[in-house]
Amino acid sequence: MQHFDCDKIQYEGPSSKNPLAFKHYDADALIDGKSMKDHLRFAAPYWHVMRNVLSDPFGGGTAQMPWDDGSDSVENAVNRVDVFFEFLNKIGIDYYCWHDRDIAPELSDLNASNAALDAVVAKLKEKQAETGVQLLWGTACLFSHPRYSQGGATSPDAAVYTYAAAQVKKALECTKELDGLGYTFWGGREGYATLLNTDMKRELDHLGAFLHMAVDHAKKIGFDGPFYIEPKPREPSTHQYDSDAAACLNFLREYGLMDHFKLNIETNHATLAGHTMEHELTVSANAGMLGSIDANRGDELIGWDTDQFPTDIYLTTQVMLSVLKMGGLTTGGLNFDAKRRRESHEPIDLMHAHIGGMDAFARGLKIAHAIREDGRLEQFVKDRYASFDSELGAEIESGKCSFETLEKAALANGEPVLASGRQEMLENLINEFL
Ligand code: XUL
Ligand code: CO
Repeated sequence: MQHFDCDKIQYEGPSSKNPLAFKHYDADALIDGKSMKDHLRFAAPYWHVMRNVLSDPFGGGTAQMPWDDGSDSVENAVNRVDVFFEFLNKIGIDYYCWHDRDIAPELSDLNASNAALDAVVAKLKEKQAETGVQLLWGTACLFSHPRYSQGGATSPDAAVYTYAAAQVKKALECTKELDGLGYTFWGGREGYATLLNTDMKRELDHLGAFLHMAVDHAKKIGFDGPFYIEPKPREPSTHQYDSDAAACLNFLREYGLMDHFKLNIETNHATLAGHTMEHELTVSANAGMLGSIDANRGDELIGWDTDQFPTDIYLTTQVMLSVLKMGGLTTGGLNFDAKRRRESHEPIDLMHAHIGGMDAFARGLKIAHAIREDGRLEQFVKDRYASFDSELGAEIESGKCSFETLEKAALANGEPVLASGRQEMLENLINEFL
């Protein structure tokens, strides 16, 4: 039975007027000797594709899901897997991501929930083997159930912490069972609403210990993919501990976790943190810690996490400039952590949404590659710092200088003559390629 009213989406080139075709994403076309597919490593999130009913704070779901009987049965969960793999096959996406509670229902107790997971994981494993699709990362949902309303790994209640640990243990084992390439922590409720009731130091110590237990368990079961932390500043918590890339790096360094983790950077989380996506990518890549990307975008006029599909070519170009600069994604990918608008309720809208994101990233990749081949942008930045390449500048960089030597030089040199930053010229240069 077919659930999406279309054939497999094909590349038809920029002149095609077919809305159900790629205009720019040509999976096997080579860019710099590597296929577009391998550069971009697109992934689809189970939670948005299969489980997002498209509700918003003012109204319930609108999404048509005729394959879903709306029940919490294991049978319904297993049936969804076929629909999801039909979607992946038709759109041509080779990786996916899940939360434990997206793929299988949370039942009356942990044993029953774990058994439900086992049943769905067996089905996912079968479909992976049949199609070659791979799990990019798994994660545990430690934010939906009321028990996590005050946190999971930062809950003030040791019993909740314990439950969260058991849930992550199982999610990690399921990830391993599916040969997952990575495992993500997004600390939805790991933060606080008010310091009046919060011992921040104690909560962070607990989180550090929790992540060390995850690392130890991964070793025990032979899971060697990276762990990712996905920063986000607020929503649902008022203050989240993993607020941005810099805060995550500081936390990982403080708790001795740098060797086991990388960051999963999401566009709409970057902007909620008051940063640009390229800022967050650069902070992560500078530390050698950019692992994966949740590809979406926000809405400048709405203050919350709208998780829209990334269709802005300027944005995808900047993302791909960062990815190419660091030498490409390895274990990570571009996961469309994005949902359709509430008005786009038909199953076929999932196709339109992903086609748009994939084409926008294909263009971003081509443009970023052309900008790098052209070389003027890179050369400008190199030249801008040229005074640090020789003589006094080079001595500063090598740590040979003292304030005394610099004072002597400043007195001898007189007033510095500063060159222009040429922002507008560089913005024009980027537009040449768009
Ligand atoms: C929430 C979000 C999550 C994570 C995984 O804003 O991005 O879906 O990606 O828990
Ligand atoms: Co995300």
